[in-house]
Formats: sequence, structure tokens, C-alpha cells
Amino acid sequence: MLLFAAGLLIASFLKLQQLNPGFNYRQLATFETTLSVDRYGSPASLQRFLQAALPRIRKLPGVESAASVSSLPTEPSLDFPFTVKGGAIPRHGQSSGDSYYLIVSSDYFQTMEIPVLKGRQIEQSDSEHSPGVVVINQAMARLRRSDQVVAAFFGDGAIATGAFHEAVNLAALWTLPVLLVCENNGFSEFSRTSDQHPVPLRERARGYGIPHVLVDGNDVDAVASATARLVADLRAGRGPVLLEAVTERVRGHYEGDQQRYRDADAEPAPDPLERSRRVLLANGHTQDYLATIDREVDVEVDRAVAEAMAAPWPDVERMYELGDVRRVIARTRPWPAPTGDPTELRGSQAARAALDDAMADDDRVFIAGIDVAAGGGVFGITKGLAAKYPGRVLDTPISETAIMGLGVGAAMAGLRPVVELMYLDFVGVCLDQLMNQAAKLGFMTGGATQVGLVVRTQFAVGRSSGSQHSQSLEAMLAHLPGLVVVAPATVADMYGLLRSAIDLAAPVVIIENRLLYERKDEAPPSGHRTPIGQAFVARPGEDITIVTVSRALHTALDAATQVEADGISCEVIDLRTIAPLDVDTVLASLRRTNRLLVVTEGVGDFGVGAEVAARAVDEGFWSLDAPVRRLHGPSTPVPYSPPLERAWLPSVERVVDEIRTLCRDR
Ligand SMILES: Cc1ncc(C[n+]2csc(CCOP(=O)(O)OP(=O)(O)O)c2C)c(N)n1
Ligand SMILES: [Mg+2]
Repeated sequence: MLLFAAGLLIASFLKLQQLNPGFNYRQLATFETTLSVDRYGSPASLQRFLQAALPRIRKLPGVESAASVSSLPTEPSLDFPFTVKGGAIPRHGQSSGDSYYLIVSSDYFQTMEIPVLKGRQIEQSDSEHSPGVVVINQAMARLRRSDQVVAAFFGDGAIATGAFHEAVNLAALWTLPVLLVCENNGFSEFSRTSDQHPVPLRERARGYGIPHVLVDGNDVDAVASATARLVADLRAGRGPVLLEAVTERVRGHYEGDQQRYRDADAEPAPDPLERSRRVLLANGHTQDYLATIDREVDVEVDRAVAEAMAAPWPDVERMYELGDVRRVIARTRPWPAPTGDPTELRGSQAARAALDDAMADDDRVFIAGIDVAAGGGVFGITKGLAAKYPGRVLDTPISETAIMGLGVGAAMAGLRPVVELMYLDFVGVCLDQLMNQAAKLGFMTGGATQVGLVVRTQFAVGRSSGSQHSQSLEAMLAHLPGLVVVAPATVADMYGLLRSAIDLAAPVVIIENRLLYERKDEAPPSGHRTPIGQAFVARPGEDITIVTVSRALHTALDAATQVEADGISCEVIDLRTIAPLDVDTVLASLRRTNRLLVVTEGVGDFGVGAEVAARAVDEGFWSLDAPVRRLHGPSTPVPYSPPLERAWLPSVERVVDEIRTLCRDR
């Protein structure tokens, strides 16, 4: 329950302006707002604002924290300032966010002149997910050589997560200007802080080699002065720092929480609002003056609640407008297709050329990942780029959550991060950042932010890499709405899909097959883009449609060549984009060939083949002259032993047999 701390922290930033008149509020990334210095610049108006704002926060139903988490958009054009945590009036809105808008923004946030929330949907976000995201707008600040500072807020419970460790470790390693603010209210949901952590936070800070500052979180002045001092230090190049604001819960973890886990005769929590009131009185304000403000606040809150209750339900269309990545892709078209002579390149060279050209064209593009800088990446894809683009190729610790969080934060801040996940198999250790942050933030912020993040990763079966370095998990990722998943099968697409992914204002996971790194083939002229969301007819044919993912294209093409001798004409379609799936191209082909086979190098159960088959039956049933068949790996981990690995992969022979069987009665 971050109620106190929220108000205090917001107040503290206001105070900060007062203490430091030259302070540009916009530069404080977490609170990137249009808060007017003129309006709140004088001590009297500030005090008036505090007195008005704090009770308002308390009165809002279900609002736990107005500033619980955030990775800050640091780009001026991105004005989504923070994620709001907590419940809301559930009657209204597609999600809690719409209610928040009505309740919160119509009075509290609008008072703060944060126009961004107006009419937009923001939704609750749990701080436990977010410290990883939080980390890295700094990369931004760093890359831009600006003096931006990031403030990241989280509860005492959230510091037990791995994301917290990775984020703080990276922030400390890179000396990032991050103010890490722990709102310690003594409880993590229903558990006491003392039962959650073996050492106090101070000890953890010591472990990361960063300063720890303890402050009374119920004291507005104390929080404000500590914050002002620490932010100045961060601007001077020091950082990060952990500010622990100790506060109290004034009610349960959620609306209706009986708090049975609490000590019944514990002292009531000290009330920072009462404390602020006493300060104002001591400073010469009268009871009457404060009572007037209270009444004004009541009127405003009542009006906001009435407005919220009377508001219409959101239009269903809005869900698609915000949540369907096809819309983002449609907005990005047309894809440039420069003319020029193709060159012969290996797949690895094509991927490197795409990164090189993208970095040359756009200084917002940067690369981060394990061993990508000095080492050039385990497959040499980023070789030479660190020297060519100083400061834009960043080696990270083995911290995939922080790597993805860095990417999400940087993308929200308007950069074009290309982060590397060394092996697709490792996606499990950072899935939250992809699934709950990258994929959803555009939707949850009502489009106020965009996550133009590219994750490059690779897999392959066929070189005895073993069960933990071989899996093709495209179907798992494709199941997550909001993520775009692409898989190049050719040298040309190794270049073109990567360029297009970097262009797109949506998160894209590009899954490369490392065996294609060695393949030499025609590469398109520099600047070429492969359209995202469009499958490619790699070989036209009449009798059967073979749909493939990644390297299975070449297996299918070889098989198609072999069955030519039998008079069977195969149409081979490389999906190129897994999500969103280009069903139209597949169905158009099926209407002509009436037979469908899907070949992938992943596990078949619940896989891409299953999806394509289902769509073919749903929408193409009357075109089918034979059952839809799939060839894929069995439902076992990918083996290490070469003969077993060969048995695991769909071979050219199996594809040939399947084609012949399907076309028998032609
Ligand atoms: C990764 C994850 N695990 C569990 C939860 C469920 N959960 C929501 S809030 C919370 C407690 C967090 O403690 P703290 O950060 O101290 O916040 P407070 O309870 O004080 O509001 C938990 C366990 C979650 N949101 N995310
Ligand atoms: Mg807590």
C-alpha cells in the first residue's frame, strides 16, 4: 500500500521545484509532465497545492499509488508519465485505466497539468513486474549525453524479485543516473517485510556498491530535501542511489482486505496529512483557510466521481485500435524497396549489414546484449560495430531481464533498441519483460507510449547444441498478443526483416536460424525492407501448398524439386512473419492447390502448423481435397546425439513422402 508514499513523493517533486527554481521538471523522467513552475513555484502556492492534493489522493477509491512504477518516457513527445497502480471504479472503462482517467486525471492529474492522461487508457501495472523496465532509460540519457535522471518507484516486497537484482546490478555497473525509491510500508501484500528479506535494504545496497539513504516517508519535507539532494548528485554524474522511504499502511493491500495478518493492537499509523496540516498551521495558515481548501477538494472529487459514473462505456473498436499489431504494421507501410544490384552474402553478413546500415541511418538505433561489443557476439554478428559506433553497442551482464527491460525502457523513450537474446531457449528468464511489458504497454497506456523494440535471437537443430540451445519457440511467443514474431529463412530476409523490425513501432522478436548464418546467397541492395506480416510465395505451384517456417523452407524446396519428376507441382510459402499470421496468402494458395502441408522445425503440439491447419479448416474447408498435414519435431526435447537429432528434424525424405501421399488421388 503505497498511499502515503505516493502523495509524498509527488509532493517531494513539487517541493523540489521550489527548492531548486532552475529545475526543469520535464527532465525528471519519471515525472515527465507539463507541470507549470509558475503555478506552483512559490512556497505559498506549493503549500496550497500540497494541502489540496494529498487529501484528494486519500479520497480516491482504490488508488493505492499514483506513482508506483515506471520506466520513463524521456522523449518529450512521449508524455505518458507514470503507471498507476491499484483498483478503480470497475464499472467504467475497458480496464481500470479508463476509470483512472476519469477519476484521477479529471481532478488530481489535471490539477498537475498532466494532459497526457486525458482521454487515454491507463491500466494498473504491478510494480513487481517493473523494476527491470525501470532501469534503463538511462541508456538513453547516456546515449544522448543529456542530464536526464530516472526515478523508479517500487515497494519493499518487489525488491525480492530477480528483476530488482538485475536492474540495480546493471544500473550500478553502468553508473546510471537512477533514483531508486523503495516505498517501504512494512508489508508485502500479506507478509511482513521482516519475513521476506534476510537483510535490510541498506545491506543490499552495499552489495551493489551504491549509496543507501533512509528517510521518514511520512515527512514531506524530509522526502523532498533528500530527493532534491540526491537528484542533484545524480545530475553531477553520481549514481545510482537507493532512497528508502519508510512509511506505514493506513489500510489493507486492496479494497476489502481484512488485514487478518496484522497485529490488532498495533499503534495507528502516523498520518503525514495531519503532519502537513500542522506544518501549514505553524507556518501561519489559519484553520479557516485549510477548511476552505478541504471543501474545494470535496467538491472537485465529488464532481470527478460523478463524471466517472456518468461516463459511457468505451467503444469496442478501441480495443482493436490499441491492441491489434496489424494496425501498427499497416501504419508503417509502404516498406522501402530500393533498387540496385544484389550482392552475395552469408546470412551472418546480411544480419550484420542490416544492423550496420540501420545504425548509420538512424542514431537512435543501438545494440545491447551479452558479449555483443568487444566480443562481436557469439556468432560474430556484431563484430566491428562497437568500434564503428562508439557507445552504441553495449555489453551487458548475464541479465536477460535487465536486457529486455533496458530495451523496453529505451523504446518507450523513443530510441530504437536492438537487444540480443543469445539463445531463444533463454527466453524463460526474461519472459515477463516481453509478455507483460513490451507486448502490453502500448495497449495499457492507451497508445500513449510505443515499444519499438527489436529482440534478435537464434535457434537451430542440427549441430548437437543440446536440449537447452536448440528449441524453436516461435509458437509460444506468437501466442502473446502485442508481440510481432518474424523468422527469416533466406539471406535476403535476414537483412530485410531486421531492417523492417527496426522501423516498426511495435515489439518484434526476430528468430534467426543459426545454420542460415553459414548459407551464402543473394542479398538485396542496401536499405531493402522485407514487408512484415506478409508471407512469401517462394515457389509457385499447382498441386499442393507447403507452408514453412524458417529453415524448413529449404527442406520443402528440396522436396518440391524431387517430386517434380513425379509430375507434382508444389507451391512453397515461407511465412516469414509468424505473428501476425498472413492467413490470406495461405488461403489464396489453398484455393488453387486444394492440398496443404505445413513444415516447421519446432515441436508440433500447439505449434504454428496447428494454427495454420485450424485456419485452413475454419476458413478454407471447402477448398480442401485432402486432410491438412503437418511435419515437425516430436514432443521431446531436442536431442544432442547426431542420429537422434536427424530423426527429430523433418527431413527432405519425409516431406517428399508426405507430398506423394497427399497428392496420390490427384
Ligand atoms: C511477479 C509478481 N508476483 C506476485 C505478485 C502479486 N502481488 C501484487 S502486490 C504484491 C506485494 C508487493 O509488495 P510491495 O511491493 O511491498 O507492495 P505493497 O504490498 O506494500 O503495496 C504481490 C505479492 C505480482 N504482482 N507480481
Ligand atoms: Mg510494501
